[in-house]
Amino acid sequence: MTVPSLAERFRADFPILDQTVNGHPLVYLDNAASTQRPTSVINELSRYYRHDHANVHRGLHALSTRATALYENARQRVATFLNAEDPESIVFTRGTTESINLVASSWAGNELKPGDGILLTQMEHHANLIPWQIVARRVGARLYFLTVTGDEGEIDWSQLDTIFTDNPIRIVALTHISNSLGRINPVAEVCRTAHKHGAVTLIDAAQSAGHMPLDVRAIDCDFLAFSGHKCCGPTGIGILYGRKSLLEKMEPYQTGGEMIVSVTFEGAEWKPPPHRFEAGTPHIAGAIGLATALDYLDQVGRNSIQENDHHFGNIAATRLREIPDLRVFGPLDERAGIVSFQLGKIHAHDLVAFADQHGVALRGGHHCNQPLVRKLGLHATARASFYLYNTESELDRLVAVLHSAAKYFG
Ligand code: C6P
Repeated sequence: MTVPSLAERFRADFPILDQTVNGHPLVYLDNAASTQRPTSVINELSRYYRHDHANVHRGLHALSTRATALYENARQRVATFLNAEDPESIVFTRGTTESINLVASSWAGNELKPGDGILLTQMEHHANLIPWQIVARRVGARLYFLTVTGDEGEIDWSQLDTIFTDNPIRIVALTHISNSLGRINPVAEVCRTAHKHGAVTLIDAAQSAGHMPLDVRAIDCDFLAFSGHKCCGPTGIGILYGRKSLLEKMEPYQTGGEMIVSVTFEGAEWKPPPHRFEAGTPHIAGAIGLATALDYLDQVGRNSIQENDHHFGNIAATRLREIPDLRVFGPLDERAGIVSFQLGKIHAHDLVAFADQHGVALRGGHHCNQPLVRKLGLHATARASFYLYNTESELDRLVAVLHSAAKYFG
């Protein structure tokens, strides 16, 4: 008996996929930029706005009480999703970008001294690079990079211990899965080594949270960031997990309403975490929608999503390599469902526009990895990224469109 694929079981949950684009059935392969939402999330957002919406933590009336309960239950849901010790370690933000900026500003901005080191990899998204550049400039800290080599984007992890021994690294911040290379980094090992040397750790889980089981206690990271819109949830909502003992010592990132215990004309006293970091009216519907998305991912099964990603990532990379003059970036196997490539001399933007004419949604550009893409000798790559609803016949359509493009531009 053959086991039905994830797409056979769950694709119908995503109504947006059932449409034609430029006269062709849509093939959505831009999931690393943003995934689509299942009906359960769309319905929950609508239900919340129709029945429960009010501001949170402010009112004593029924709607505010209900909205507050849903918002705080969502925080608990995220904690369970990450196996975090308690909901106070979960801060709602606008997304991965804001979560990392918060740590760079509130932790590094106060803790780092001139000469201290910040360790990154060369495959970081700009969201996990620029905030560190800015704080380094501000406090006189220094950036160190783990070198990425070759088209496969390898990192020599054996150098890690020596880097910590030889340099005053105070924090290591790295991506779990590279959004350009589809490479999966050994984050638990990195955290173990960093802690041995007394450094703090931050994991950018933007590309992993919706794609695999994630356990902050097993990884033993100090901070972890992800975005709702990359795991079936709404845009404009994200998560910062922080070890409570660190969050408690951190100054707020933004200030204003609801993050205080008391205010005088001269000063203010902050609430404890996580509310200290949530100034102003939060994205209430976003948090509630995210909780529904996490329920959905657990219903599908995060192990199954991970296997499905590996399957599509590995098969797509293998089949794309068979196309003459096509260069695939990232590991040869054990990759996530992300495949970046360069076809002959065709500019990635032309290739993506061509694919779009055939109903295939890809991404072309530097993917907010400018230094890495430049290191590959390019200005841009094309990228196909898969998710739980993609089918084998969609992969066939991708391969066919690339053959047509090679002929058209050749
Ligand atoms: N990458 C992509 O197409 P935000 O925009 O805050 O939700 O996520 C930022 C971010 C941080 N880290 C990694 C590894 C990412 O992939 C992203 C977002 C998208 O690859 C948009 S550039």
